[in-house]
Amino acid sequence: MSDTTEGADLGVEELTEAQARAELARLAQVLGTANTAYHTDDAPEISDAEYDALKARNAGIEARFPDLKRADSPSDQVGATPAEGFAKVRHSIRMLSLGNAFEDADITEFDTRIRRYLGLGEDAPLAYTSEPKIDGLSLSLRYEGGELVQAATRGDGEVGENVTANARTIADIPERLEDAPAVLEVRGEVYMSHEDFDALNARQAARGAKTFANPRNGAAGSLRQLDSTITAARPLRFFAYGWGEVSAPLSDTQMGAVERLASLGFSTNPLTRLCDGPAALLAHYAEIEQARATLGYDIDGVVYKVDDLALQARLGFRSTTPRWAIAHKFPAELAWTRLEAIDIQVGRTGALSPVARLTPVTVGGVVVSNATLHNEDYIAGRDSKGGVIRDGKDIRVGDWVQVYRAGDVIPKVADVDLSKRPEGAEVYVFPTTCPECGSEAVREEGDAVRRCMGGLVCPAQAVEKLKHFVSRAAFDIEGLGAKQVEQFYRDGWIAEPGDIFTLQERFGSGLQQLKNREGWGEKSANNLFDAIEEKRKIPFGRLLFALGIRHVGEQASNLIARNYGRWEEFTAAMDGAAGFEGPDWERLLGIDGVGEVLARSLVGAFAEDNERTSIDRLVKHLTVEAAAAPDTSGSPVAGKTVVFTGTLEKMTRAEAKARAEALGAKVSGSVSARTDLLVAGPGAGSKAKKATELGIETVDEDEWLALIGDA
Ligand code: 9MJ
Repeated sequence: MSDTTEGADLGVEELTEAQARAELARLAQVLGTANTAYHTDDAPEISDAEYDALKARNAGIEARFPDLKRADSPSDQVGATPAEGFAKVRHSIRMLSLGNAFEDADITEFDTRIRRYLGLGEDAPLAYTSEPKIDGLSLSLRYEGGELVQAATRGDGEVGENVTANARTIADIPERLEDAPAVLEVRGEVYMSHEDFDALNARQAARGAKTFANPRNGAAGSLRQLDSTITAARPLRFFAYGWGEVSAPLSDTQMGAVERLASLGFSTNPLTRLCDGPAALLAHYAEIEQARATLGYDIDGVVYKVDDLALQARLGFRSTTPRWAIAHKFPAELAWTRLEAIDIQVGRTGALSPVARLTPVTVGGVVVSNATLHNEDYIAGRDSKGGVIRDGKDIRVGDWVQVYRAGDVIPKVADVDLSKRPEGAEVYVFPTTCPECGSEAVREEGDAVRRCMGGLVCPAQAVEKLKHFVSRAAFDIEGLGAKQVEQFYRDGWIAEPGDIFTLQERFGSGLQQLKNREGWGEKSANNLFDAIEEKRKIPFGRLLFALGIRHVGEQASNLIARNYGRWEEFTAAMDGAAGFEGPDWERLLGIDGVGEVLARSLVGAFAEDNERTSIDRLVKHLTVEAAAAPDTSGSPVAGKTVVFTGTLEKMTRAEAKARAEALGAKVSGSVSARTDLLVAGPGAGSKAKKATELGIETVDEDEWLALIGDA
């Protein structure tokens, strides 16, 4: 059995690269739908905890497989596009969301990451603010000359909805500020107290009107009323916790700025504290968690922010989340249920994944009937290094098992209650042959996963490869989704990607075969052929990603495409690199972001006869568009290849690299004839020497900062 949710039942750590890719595609789709339901329609279809878990899973997979990150990654999207009906407002400074953490260890890591980025030692003082995370909806209030001139929802982070008239009806939002900067955007959360929520729902029910599922939906539904007199009748509140554009700084610390907002007349959360490190943050988290039930409004975690605003500015952002803040979410729930069966799913790279079929049980408000069992060691009570887990208790069909959902949306089987084990329950024997094709399933040394060796002979693998090929970040052919691919494969119409582009030629005249199939009419068949025609022209990066080569994710594909520009140049270089040596091989390895594992997999795939023949057969039907470098016109280093060496004193290597790339430079780890600029700090050695020999311009850190306008 295999389906589009390949890997969906596995934990992030268990995913193979192929499963991760499929999972990211699935998550982009599910989160996109959930986003629209939540932000645009105020009618969530999944619980907040589940949404968070999905997002966390997506981020977890991206962290493990940075190369697989999608162009339409949900991590890069804040909220959803604004609903029709309100005027749109472009935020002068983007409204951000927060990265999530679930475990204590994530918080220590957060601190470590920040220290590393800033080049701060372990003992250097680094203060954070800690405050409850209000479960409402964010709002940006713009004051000019002290007057409230505009209120806007977050929307997609860049464009929100103009809800000024409604915001003016909220008692916590001042119309006028004394002694405020000439321009001041105050950001915070609109929410509804439990008491007001209950009263509102009682009123709504009495009138036979729609009631709200929770206070957050009540707040969102009330704020986003086109008729502001309705909003005025709804008891909304507002906590201020941040700011956007300001003509003069509010303070030089986060805490100071929040205090300034309070002195200007805003409500700020009374549980906001200054903490001197992770231990203090966790202690404050425990305090807030204790107080949670008595606050009278919903919170879904605790937010930590670097207190020093100069450091916040240096830390900056990763796509849509600040590096200087994190939301520590409250955990999800646990439940016990019966394990009815263990099924094996076969993924695109042949990985055999065990899935628990459970007697349905509610966990954190969501009914769960499947959960991951990770791999064969996990079922046996061992970790992948042979260590004991769960005190060595194995898991058997019929067992009473504990299921939980935390950072991962995919429920996991965590524990087993031996006292409830039915008599005669048998030790689970993991299959050593593929349940799909009967080929041998081999577990290689050091691999936690057993894989079917059938390759394209295995229908599960072939179909999964095709599904990946037509998926959203790949060829994205309208009308040709996972279901259709399965059908076409079963009917022998397509066996490999190239076959998609000969479908019409083979069936076009006598459309009958397709038309007569269930679910297909003349119109849908023609639409499909049109959609396929449209995709004959495809960008280089998308094509490479669509091939589904192990370790070659979307980001890596685009990176490689930008580096080689044209498909022909790239394939020639792959031929040149076939022996894993020589200039073409060196060039590939020299791309910052291309490691040896990826490079070997890529070159290996192009050198493998069957695979290459299949790729060439496909490309014959396509026009591959050359890849262009990103538009960073005006940047003095756009398109330049820069190498950093020696000690940087004003920033860490990570910060230097992030800034250079943001300005359109390519950062390479080694000096070659292609290097345009070497930035050498004290202690620069062989790279500086090589640069001199090659006549490459070399600058020091200050000159570099002057060059990029940041001295
Ligand atoms: C909430 N929701 O309470 C932030 N938030 O900071 C708090 N949200 C935030 N801070 C930067 N307390 C982006 C979002």
